[in-house]
Amino acid sequence: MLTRIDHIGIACADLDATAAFYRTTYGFEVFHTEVNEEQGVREAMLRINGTDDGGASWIQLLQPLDADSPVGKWLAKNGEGVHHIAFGTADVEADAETARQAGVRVLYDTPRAGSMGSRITFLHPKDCHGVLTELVTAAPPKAVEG
Ligand code: CMX
Ligand code: CO
Repeated sequence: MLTRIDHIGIACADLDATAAFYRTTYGFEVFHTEVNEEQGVREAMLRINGTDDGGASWIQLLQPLDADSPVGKWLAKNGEGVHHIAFGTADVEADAETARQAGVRVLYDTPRAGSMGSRITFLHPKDCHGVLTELVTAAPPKAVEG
Protein backbone atom coordinates (compact mmCIF):
# COMPACT_ATOMS: atom_id res chain seq x y z
CA MET A 1 0.00 0.00 0.00
CA LEU A 2 1.32 3.45 -0.91
CA THR A 3 1.16 5.58 2.22
CA ARG A 4 3.01 8.84 1.64
CA ILE A 5 4.57 11.19 -0.85
CA ASP A 6 8.15 10.06 -0.23
CA HIS A 7 9.80 12.69 -2.37
CA ILE A 8 9.67 14.99 -5.35
CA GLY A 9 12.71 14.65 -7.60
CA ILE A 10 13.98 17.90 -9.09
CA ALA A 11 16.55 17.98 -11.89
CA CYS A 12 19.12 20.75 -11.54
CA ALA A 13 22.30 21.82 -13.29
CA ASP A 14 24.22 22.74 -10.12
CA LEU A 15 23.38 20.77 -6.98
CA ASP A 16 25.16 23.08 -4.54
CA ALA A 17 23.59 26.24 -5.97
CA THR A 18 20.13 24.66 -5.95
CA ALA A 19 20.54 23.42 -2.37
CA ALA A 20 21.61 26.97 -1.39
CA PHE A 21 18.40 28.31 -2.98
CA TYR A 22 16.27 25.91 -0.91
CA ARG A 23 18.11 26.90 2.27
CA THR A 24 17.99 30.65 1.68
CA THR A 25 14.44 30.81 0.34
CA TYR A 26 12.63 28.19 2.42
CA GLY A 27 14.97 27.27 5.27
CA PHE A 28 15.20 23.62 4.13
CA GLU A 29 18.60 22.13 5.01
CA VAL A 30 20.38 19.31 3.22
CA PHE A 31 19.92 16.19 5.37
CA HIS A 32 21.99 13.82 3.22
CA THR A 33 23.99 13.77 -0.02
CA GLU A 34 25.20 10.81 -2.05
CA VAL A 35 26.32 9.72 -5.49
CA ASN A 36 24.27 6.94 -7.07
CA GLU A 37 26.37 5.71 -10.01
CA GLU A 38 23.73 3.25 -11.20
CA GLN A 39 21.15 6.05 -11.44
CA GLY A 40 23.71 8.50 -12.86
CA VAL A 41 23.12 11.20 -10.26
CA ARG A 42 24.62 13.22 -7.45
CA GLU A 43 21.75 13.99 -5.12
CA ALA A 44 20.80 15.94 -2.02
CA MET A 45 17.87 14.99 0.22
CA LEU A 46 16.03 17.78 2.05
CA ARG A 47 13.72 16.49 4.78
CA ILE A 48 10.43 18.42 4.71
CA ASN A 49 8.17 16.61 7.19
CA GLY A 50 7.46 13.34 8.93
CA THR A 51 4.46 11.31 7.79
CA ASP A 52 1.90 9.33 9.76
CA ASP A 53 3.23 6.00 8.42
CA GLY A 54 6.47 6.66 10.35
CA GLY A 55 8.36 7.80 7.24
CA ALA A 56 9.05 11.24 5.86
CA SER A 57 8.60 13.42 2.80
CA TRP A 58 11.65 14.83 1.06
CA ILE A 59 12.78 17.02 -1.79
CA GLN A 60 15.38 15.14 -3.84
CA LEU A 61 17.70 17.43 -5.80
CA LEU A 62 19.35 15.63 -8.72
CA GLN A 63 22.39 16.66 -10.72
CA PRO A 64 23.31 14.31 -13.57
CA LEU A 65 26.72 12.61 -13.54
CA ASP A 66 26.73 12.57 -17.34
CA ALA A 67 24.68 13.69 -20.31
CA ASP A 68 23.53 10.16 -21.23
CA SER A 69 21.92 9.46 -17.84
CA PRO A 70 18.12 9.73 -17.43
CA VAL A 71 18.41 13.08 -15.64
CA GLY A 72 21.08 14.33 -18.08
CA LYS A 73 18.86 13.56 -21.07
CA TRP A 74 15.84 15.08 -19.37
CA LEU A 75 17.69 18.30 -18.45
CA ALA A 76 18.98 18.75 -22.00
CA LYS A 77 15.43 18.45 -23.31
CA ASN A 78 13.45 20.34 -20.65
CA GLY A 79 15.82 22.42 -18.55
CA GLU A 80 15.60 22.40 -14.78
CA GLY A 81 12.37 21.34 -13.09
CA VAL A 82 10.31 18.57 -11.54
CA HIS A 83 11.60 15.25 -12.90
CA HIS A 84 9.56 12.66 -10.97
CA ILE A 85 7.38 12.00 -7.96
CA ALA A 86 7.88 9.12 -5.54
CA PHE A 87 5.33 7.32 -3.38
CA GLY A 88 6.44 5.50 -0.24
CA THR A 89 5.42 1.98 0.72
CA ALA A 90 6.46 -0.69 3.20
CA ASP A 91 6.60 -3.20 0.29
CA VAL A 92 7.86 -1.83 -3.03
CA GLU A 93 7.69 -5.26 -4.69
CA ALA A 94 4.01 -5.72 -3.87
CA ASP A 95 3.05 -2.25 -5.07
CA ALA A 96 5.13 -2.64 -8.25
CA GLU A 97 3.28 -5.90 -8.93
CA THR A 98 -0.09 -4.18 -8.41
CA ALA A 99 0.90 -1.54 -10.98
CA ARG A 100 2.16 -4.26 -13.37
CA GLN A 101 -1.16 -6.10 -13.07
CA ALA A 102 -2.90 -2.82 -13.92
CA GLY A 103 -0.96 -2.73 -17.20
CA VAL A 104 1.66 -0.15 -16.21
CA ARG A 105 5.25 -0.76 -17.35
CA VAL A 106 7.51 -1.21 -14.32
CA LEU A 107 11.06 -0.34 -15.38
CA TYR A 108 12.92 -2.86 -13.19
CA ASP A 109 12.26 -6.59 -12.65
CA THR A 110 13.48 -6.22 -9.08
CA PRO A 111 13.93 -3.03 -7.03
CA ARG A 112 17.29 -1.26 -7.13
CA ALA A 113 19.27 0.86 -4.67
CA GLY A 114 17.90 4.35 -3.95
CA SER A 115 18.68 7.16 -1.52
CA MET A 116 19.80 6.34 2.02
CA GLY A 117 19.61 2.57 1.60
CA SER A 118 16.09 2.56 0.17
CA ARG A 119 14.82 0.16 -2.50
CA ILE A 120 13.22 1.76 -5.56
CA THR A 121 11.55 1.11 -8.86
CA PHE A 122 9.99 3.33 -11.52
CA LEU A 123 6.77 3.31 -13.53
CA HIS A 124 6.99 4.47 -17.13
CA PRO A 125 5.78 8.08 -17.50
CA LYS A 126 3.90 7.22 -20.70
CA ASP A 127 1.73 4.82 -18.66
CA CYS A 128 1.22 7.37 -15.84
CA HIS A 129 -0.34 10.34 -17.61
CA GLY A 130 3.05 11.90 -18.25
CA VAL A 131 4.49 11.58 -14.74
CA LEU A 132 7.63 9.50 -14.11
CA THR A 133 6.61 7.76 -10.88
CA GLU A 134 8.94 6.09 -8.40
CA LEU A 135 7.97 3.63 -5.67
CA VAL A 136 10.20 3.58 -2.57
CA THR A 137 10.67 1.41 0.48
CA ALA A 138 12.90 3.22 2.96
CA ALA A 139 15.67 1.38 4.76
CA PRO A 140 14.58 0.14 8.19
CA PRO A 141 15.65 2.48 11.00
CA LYS A 142 19.03 1.36 12.37
CA ALA A 143 18.75 -0.82 15.47
CA VAL A 144 19.89 1.00 18.58
CA GLU A 145 23.13 -0.61 19.75
CA GLY A 146 24.21 -1.38 23.29
N1 CMX B 1 8.83 12.68 -16.93
C1 CMX B 1 7.88 12.62 -17.89
N2 CMX B 1 8.13 12.16 -19.15
C2 CMX B 1 9.37 11.74 -19.40
C3 CMX B 1 10.40 11.75 -18.44
C4 CMX B 1 10.09 12.26 -17.15
N3 CMX B 1 11.01 12.34 -16.19
N4 CMX B 1 11.53 11.26 -18.99
C5 CMX B 1 11.22 10.96 -20.26
N5 CMX B 1 9.93 11.24 -20.50
C6 CMX B 1 9.23 11.10 -21.79
C7 CMX B 1 9.93 11.90 -22.87
O1 CMX B 1 9.48 13.22 -22.90
C8 CMX B 1 9.61 11.13 -24.13
O2 CMX B 1 8.31 11.48 -24.57
P1 CMX B 1 8.02 11.79 -26.13
O3 CMX B 1 8.33 10.47 -26.83
O4 CMX B 1 6.58 12.16 -26.15
O5 CMX B 1 8.96 12.88 -26.50
C9 CMX B 1 9.56 9.68 -23.64
O6 CMX B 1 9.33 9.73 -22.23
C10 CMX B 1 10.88 8.96 -23.89
O7 CMX B 1 11.89 9.77 -23.36
P2 CMX B 1 13.43 9.71 -23.72
O8 CMX B 1 13.99 11.07 -23.53
O9 CMX B 1 13.64 9.01 -25.05
O10 CMX B 1 14.00 8.86 -22.54
P3 CMX B 1 14.16 7.29 -22.39
O11 CMX B 1 13.01 6.56 -22.99
O12 CMX B 1 15.54 6.91 -22.77
O13 CMX B 1 14.07 7.20 -20.79
C11 CMX B 1 12.89 6.67 -18.84
C12 CMX B 1 12.90 7.52 -20.09
C13 CMX B 1 11.69 7.07 -18.00
C14 CMX B 1 12.79 5.18 -19.23
C15 CMX B 1 14.23 6.94 -18.06
O14 CMX B 1 14.30 8.30 -17.73
C16 CMX B 1 14.39 6.11 -16.82
O15 CMX B 1 14.79 4.95 -16.86
N6 CMX B 1 14.06 6.68 -15.63
C17 CMX B 1 14.15 5.97 -14.38
C18 CMX B 1 15.48 6.20 -13.69
C19 CMX B 1 15.70 7.63 -13.29
O16 CMX B 1 14.98 8.54 -13.67
N7 CMX B 1 16.76 7.82 -12.43
C20 CMX B 1 17.12 9.13 -11.91
C21 CMX B 1 16.47 9.39 -10.54
C22 CMX B 1 17.06 8.51 -9.44
C23 CMX B 1 16.31 8.59 -8.12
O17 CMX B 1 15.20 9.09 -8.05
O18 CMX B 1 16.88 8.10 -7.12
CO1 CO C 1 13.72 9.74 -6.70
